[in-house]
Amino acid sequence: MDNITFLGKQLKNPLVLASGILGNNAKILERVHQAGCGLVTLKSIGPAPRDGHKNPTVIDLGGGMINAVGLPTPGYDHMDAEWQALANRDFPVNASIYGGSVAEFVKVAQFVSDQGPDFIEINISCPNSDLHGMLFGVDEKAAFAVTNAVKNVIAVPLIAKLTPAAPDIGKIAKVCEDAGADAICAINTAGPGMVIDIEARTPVLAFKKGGLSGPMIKPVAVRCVYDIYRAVSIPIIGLGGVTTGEDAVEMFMAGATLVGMGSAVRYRGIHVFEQVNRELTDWLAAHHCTRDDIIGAAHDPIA
Ligand code: RRO
Repeated sequence: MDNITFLGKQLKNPLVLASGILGNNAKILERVHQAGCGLVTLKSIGPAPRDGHKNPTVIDLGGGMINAVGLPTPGYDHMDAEWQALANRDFPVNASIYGGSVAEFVKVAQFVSDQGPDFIEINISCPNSDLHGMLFGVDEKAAFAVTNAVKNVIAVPLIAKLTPAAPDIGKIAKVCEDAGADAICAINTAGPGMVIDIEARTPVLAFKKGGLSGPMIKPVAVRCVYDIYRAVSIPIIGLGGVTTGEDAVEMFMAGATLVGMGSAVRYRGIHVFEQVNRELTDWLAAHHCTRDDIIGAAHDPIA
C-alpha cells in the first residue's frame, strides 16, 4: 500500500502511530516514519507541566496491556526544542492535545496549530485523568462544546479521539462531526480495568485503575468503528488491538480509512509498520482487491 490522500494531505500509507506510544521526540518519530508509518501521532500535550501517575504505570497482561501513565506532559509552551525540531520535519504529524476544560483545550489548540502540525487530535477520551470528573467523550454536550471551540481556533484538520466508554459511540461521533471534526479516531484504551496482586492484596497499578489496550480489546474497537461508520460521513482512524495485516483488513471492513497501532509497537517493534503494510498489501493482492474495495465492506456483505 502506498501514497494515499487523507484530509488533503499525502501519506505514504494508511498506517498510523497511536498517540502516547513513543512520545514527542522528532528524531524518534522520524525513525517510526522511516520504519514504514504513514502518520505519527504525538503523545497528548496538555496545558501545564505534569509528571503523570506514580509507577507502576504500565503492565503487560499477555494478550494486551493496562496503563495509567497519567497524562505526563512538558506543557505546550515548554517544548521549544521539540517544536523547533518538528518544524523542520519531512514527515506528517498528528498533534494530540488535552485540557481539563474547554478553555484549556482552546489555549493549547491555538498554540499547537501555530507550530504547523498536519492535524490536531483532541483527546477527549483518556481513561486515566484526575483533572476533571468527566470525560468529554462520554457527554454529548461536552463533546460538542470542546470540538466546536477547538475547530474555531485552528488552521489544520481536526480529529476527535473517542472512548469506548461512551454509551453510544456513534452518537458522540456524530456530535463531533456536527461540531466541525474532520475525522474520528477510535478507540482510546478500554475500561478502565483493574489488576489485583492477590499476595499483596492491592491493585498493581499505583493509580489502581487503567486503560486496556492490545489484542484483547480488538473486538470492542472493531464494533466501535463499525458503529461510527454508520453514524458519520467523515473518515475514521480505526485502532485498538491491531497487530497484523489481517487485523488491519478487519478494521478497514468495519469502516476505517486509516488504521492505527500502539501496543503492537511493543509486541513487534517499530518495524511493525512496514511488516503490517506488507501483510496488508499481500492480503489485498491475494484477494484481488484494493483498500478502497474493503473500506466498510462488512456493512454490505455479498449474499
Ligand atoms: O497518559 C495516559 O495515561 C493515557 C492517555 Br493521555 C490516554 O489517552 N490513554 C491512555 O490509555 N493513557
